[in-house]
Amino acid sequence: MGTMTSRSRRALAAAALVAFGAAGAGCGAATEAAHHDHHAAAASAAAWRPKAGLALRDPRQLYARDGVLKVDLTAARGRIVVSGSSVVAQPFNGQFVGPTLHVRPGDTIEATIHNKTDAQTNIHYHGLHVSPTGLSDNVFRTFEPGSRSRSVVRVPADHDTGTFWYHVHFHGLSEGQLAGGLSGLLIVDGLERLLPAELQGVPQRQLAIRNLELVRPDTVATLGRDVSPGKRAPQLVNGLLRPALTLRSGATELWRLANVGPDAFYDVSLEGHRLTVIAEDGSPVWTVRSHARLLIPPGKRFDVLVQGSAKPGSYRLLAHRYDGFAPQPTTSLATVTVTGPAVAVPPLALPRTLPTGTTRLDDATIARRRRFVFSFGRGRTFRALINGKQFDPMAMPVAARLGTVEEWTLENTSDEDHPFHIHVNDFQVMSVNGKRYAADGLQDVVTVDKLGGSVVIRNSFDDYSGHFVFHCHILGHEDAGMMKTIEVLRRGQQPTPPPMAGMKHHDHGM
Ligand SMILES: [Cu+2]
Repeated sequence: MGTMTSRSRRALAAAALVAFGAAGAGCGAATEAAHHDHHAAAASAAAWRPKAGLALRDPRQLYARDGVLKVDLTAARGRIVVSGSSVVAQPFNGQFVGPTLHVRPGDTIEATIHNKTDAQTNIHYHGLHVSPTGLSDNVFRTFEPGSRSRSVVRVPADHDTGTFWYHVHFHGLSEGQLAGGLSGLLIVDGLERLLPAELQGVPQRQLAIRNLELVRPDTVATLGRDVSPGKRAPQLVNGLLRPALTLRSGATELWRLANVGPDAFYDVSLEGHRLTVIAEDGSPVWTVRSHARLLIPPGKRFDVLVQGSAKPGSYRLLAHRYDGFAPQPTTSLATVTVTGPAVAVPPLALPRTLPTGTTRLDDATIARRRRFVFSFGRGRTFRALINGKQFDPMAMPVAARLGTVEEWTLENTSDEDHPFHIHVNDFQVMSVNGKRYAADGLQDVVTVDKLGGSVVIRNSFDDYSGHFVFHCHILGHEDAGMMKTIEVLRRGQQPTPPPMAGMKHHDHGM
C-alpha cells in the first residue's frame, strides 16, 4: 500500500461496511446474518430495497412570493422513502433531495433552519454571489442542536440566472451530514430568457445527482467515518434509482444537471445525444458549445439543452468509469425513452454567444498572484492540506482587496483529484495543466488533476467584503483540512482573524 493515501486506506476499511450495506439490496440475507446474527431478522426485514425505473420527478418546488422566498428547512433524522423503499436518513424536510428553492434576481431568501439533529450544523448557498457575513451566506455560523436559526440572503438584481444548490457546511462534519441528505437545488430563474424567442418556453427538468451510502442495511451514513466514496453506493437522480423519463423526438428540453452529493464525480453522457451547455455553475456561458460528455465533480452544475434524437428508442444517461478519486465503474443514472414518430432533427438554432452580463477576465489587471498546493499529509491520521497546512479556524486569512482581480495557481501533488471551490465569487479558468484554456464562461468549481495537475484561475473580488472560504469539494477532504479562509478587504481595512464560532477542528481520521 506504499502509494496509497490515508484517504484511500480509510475508504478500503470502510468498504467492508458498505459491502455489508449493499448486501441488503443485492446479495441476500446470508452475509448479513453472518455478521449481525442477533439483528438479522429485523435488519433484513427493514433493509432498503430501492425500486429502479420509477418515473423521474423534480424534487418539491418552492417559489418566492412578492420578492421573498420564505422557507423552513428542518434537518432531522427519520425513516423516509427513497426510490420506493424506506430507509433511515437525516435530510431536510423528510426528502432525501431537499426542496428546490426558486428565486429571481433581486429577491431575498428568508430561511429558518430547524436543527433537530444531535450535532452542530449551518448552511451554505453554493455559487450565489451574495454577502458572506452576518445572517447571509456565512459558513462561520453555528446552528446548535435543537436550535432554530434564521438565514437572510439578498440576491442582487443583476445576479446570474442558472442552477445553484444549498447544503450544510459545518467544518469537520460536512461530509457525513451531506451524506445523510442535507442538500437541495437552488435555481435563480430566468436563464431561458437569454435564449432565442422560440426556445424561451423550453420545458425544464432538474436532475440532482448524488449517491446514497448505507452504514446498515436500513440506515444511511451520516458520519464522515462511515462514508466510503465510490464503490457500490448507488447513484440516484432526484433520489430515484435509474429513473425513467421520456423525451419527444426532435423536442428540446432544458436540463439542470447538478452534483449535490458529498464526494462522487460523474462523467456524464446521454447515449445518442449531445449536451449543449448554456450555463456552467449558475453562470450563463459566453460560448455555447455542445458536448458528448461532461465531467460533473462534487458541487458542479451544468444547464444544458437536450434535443430528442431522430431515432425513437431507449437511451441511457451514463456516468462513465472515473478513476480520479475513489474509482467508480460505469453506471446508468437514468433511462431516457425517446418517443416517436421519428422526425428530422434540425440542429438547435442557437446563437454562438449568450448575452450573459458577465465579464471576461482575460485582459484584467492582476493585483496579486498566489499559489496554492493541494496535498495529503503523511502519517496515520488522514490530513488534507493546502500549502502544507490543515484548515486552522484561528489562522489569519488570505487577504484580498475588494474590486481587484487576482490570479491563483492551484497545484495538486496528491494522488486524488481535487475539485476546487471558492464561495461568493466566480472565477475564470485561464489554463489547465500548463495549456491555455478557452473558458466558455465563469465557474465556481474546477477539478485540479491528481499527480501534478495544475489550474490557473482569475478571481474577481467584486461587491462583497468579509470572510469566506475556499476548499476542496470532496467533503471528506474539506473536513480533513483542505480549506482556507479568505478575507476581502475594503479600502483602508486591515485583515482580521476569522469569526471562529463553530469552526473547531473535528478530527475524524481513522
Ligand atoms: Cu480534494
